[in-house]
Amino acid sequence: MQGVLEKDGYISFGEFITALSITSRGTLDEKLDWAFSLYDVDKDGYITKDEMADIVEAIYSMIGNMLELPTDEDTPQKRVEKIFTNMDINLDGKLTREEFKEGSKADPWIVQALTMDMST
Ligand SMILES: [Ca+2]
Ligand SMILES: [Ca+2]
Repeated sequence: MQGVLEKDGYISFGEFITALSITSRGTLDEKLDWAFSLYDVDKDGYITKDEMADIVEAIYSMIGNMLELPTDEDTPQKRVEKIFTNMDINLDGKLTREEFKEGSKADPWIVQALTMDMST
């Protein structure tokens, strides 16, 4: 387990911000590739709900109090369910890189959350 991830598999706030600043200048495709690697914690080529929940919780802990969240996505778990409903085309409970990238283009919440300008 290397890169932006700590040994326990969780991402610290500092690591998250470092990764954000690295990716903030990339193209959308580069951001999506980066985001996929970030979500795919165990690097098996799929994003599971558990993996996504860790990231969404990190995002909510940073931005949750800045946003009015609709009641159907006011917890990380609800948001993860919604993401999977939109992105998991073949309903196998995990997202491939293709599903993730196509789904993110249709539902840019993840990309926006990951690439927003944290310096303001
Ligand atoms: Ca995985
Ligand atoms: Ca799938």
